[in-house]
Amino acid sequence: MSGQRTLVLVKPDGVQRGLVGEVVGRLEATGLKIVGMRLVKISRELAGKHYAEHAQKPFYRGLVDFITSGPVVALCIEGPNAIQIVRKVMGPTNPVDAPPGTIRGDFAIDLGRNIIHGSANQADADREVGLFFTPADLIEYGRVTDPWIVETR
Ligand code: DAT
Ligand code: MG
Repeated sequence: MSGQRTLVLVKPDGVQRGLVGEVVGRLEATGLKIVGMRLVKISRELAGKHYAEHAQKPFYRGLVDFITSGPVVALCIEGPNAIQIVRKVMGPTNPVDAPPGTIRGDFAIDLGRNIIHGSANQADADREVGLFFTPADLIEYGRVTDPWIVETR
């Protein structure tokens, strides 16, 4: 593995609106590497584990209803500073605050329909990747472009 691994979900709104290619394309364009990718219909049990930190929040019920409402695309994205780079490309949680050029800024207008999930920190990333992928699902591979994306010192 080179760098960090983080979990990304193209949420049900992104899938329904035909934005999977757009979102995955923007993440690929950064140079980060896709090491896992699956279409998943999230169960309420899995949603509960994924969003455990929000279990006591007033919006939790709606959040679980939404994330289980249709398929999501789960990705494991790898590279140097992958967690922070993905969060930057996503933009802030509330699309009202998300600048143009970010995924949430360009494609969303509502806090509860914000297209994409990305792990917030290393501990969340490790836990969340493990919820959606087995080790065998994650593929180690090189790209001929790798030396053009990361300087080898
Ligand atoms: P993020 O998805 O940027 O990590 P989060 O972990 O704080 O944000 O919240 C998870 C999701 O829950 C978020 O993408 C949208 C929804 N959400 C957050 N705060 C909310 C609120 N106050 N009301 C309704 N939905 C909310
Ligand atoms: Mg979060």
